[in-house]
Amino acid sequence: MQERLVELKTEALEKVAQAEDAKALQDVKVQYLGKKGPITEVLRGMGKLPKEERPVIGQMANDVREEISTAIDEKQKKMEEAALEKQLQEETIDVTLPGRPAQTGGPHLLTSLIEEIEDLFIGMGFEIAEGPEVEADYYNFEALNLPKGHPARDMQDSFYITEEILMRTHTSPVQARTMEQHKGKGPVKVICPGKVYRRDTDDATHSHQFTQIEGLLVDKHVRMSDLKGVLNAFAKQMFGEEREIRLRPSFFPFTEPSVEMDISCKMCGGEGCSVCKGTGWIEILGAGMVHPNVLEMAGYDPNEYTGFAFGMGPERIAMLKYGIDDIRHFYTNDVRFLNQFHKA
Ligand code: 2NL
Repeated sequence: MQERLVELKTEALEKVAQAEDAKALQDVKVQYLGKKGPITEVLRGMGKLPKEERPVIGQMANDVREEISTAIDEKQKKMEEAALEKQLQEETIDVTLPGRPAQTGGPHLLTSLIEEIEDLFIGMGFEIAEGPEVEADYYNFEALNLPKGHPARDMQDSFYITEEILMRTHTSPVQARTMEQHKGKGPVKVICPGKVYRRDTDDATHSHQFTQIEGLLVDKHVRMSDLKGVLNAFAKQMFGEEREIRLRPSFFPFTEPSVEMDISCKMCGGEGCSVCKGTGWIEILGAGMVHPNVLEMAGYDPNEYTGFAFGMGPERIAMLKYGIDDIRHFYTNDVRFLNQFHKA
């Protein structure tokens, strides 16, 4: 009996040592210490033993049971510790690894260009003025010498909200509002950038929404030579000192006289190429002397005050500057396009 117990102990401890996972260990426990296990059997059979042997065998059986049980518990503890250690190893964060670079955004090409233009005019003493994109018909058309019935006011050309309210078709209403606020006194010197809207079918050169920058200077004794001087300074800073400008007669309802400004072509140096379509000149903006009717409606006495105004399209300027062939690139937000223009 004693031999049998020693044998059982050796066998069980060996199996505990060999057990590779919790399941195997549990099996050993059931096999040797369970109700139907060999040790329970020994204890049950004690009745058949001589009386004096019973305590010795009983004690021994209990010791063996205790030893196996302890071995199982220790093995289990070791397994749990090993599992935890493994998990900790796997989940270790190497804080010395360099981080992944964050995806930082940047200003849109049009935003940068508009800010660049704003800065040039701020340098010449202009202020920035902004106004509503949903605008009264009065400020968008009427106050700009575009009376009811004028062809430019066709319902087909603008997004009307009601008969009297529409999405502004240019940023000129901001200037009309700014002049009005001055109540007929003192100089106005503003740059008005912003989004404008026209009813158009989008294609490579048309968009129903685009941007504009307009400028306005109203004061006593403002002359056309002032307009030319300011535009010349702008063109040289924006496109290069070597550029020449020229003014051609044009027409706008809100200016009289009206002009179109071209800059000399850098690609061919004036010889004529595909960029300037053989002319040596590239059209950049429209301008003119503020129409007396516009001054008068805004509260200025046109006999005392004169002014000049100009307007340009940042999309057109960016397309010329970077050789962009489709206006829709500005609005479809493809980062492969936009990232090309991020300054370092
Ligand atoms: C163009 C031409 C222009 C103006 C805009 C203006 C505004 C007031 C009074 C008079 Cl309040 N004029 N703006 C004047 C001439 C031309 O824009 O080709 N823009 C893209």
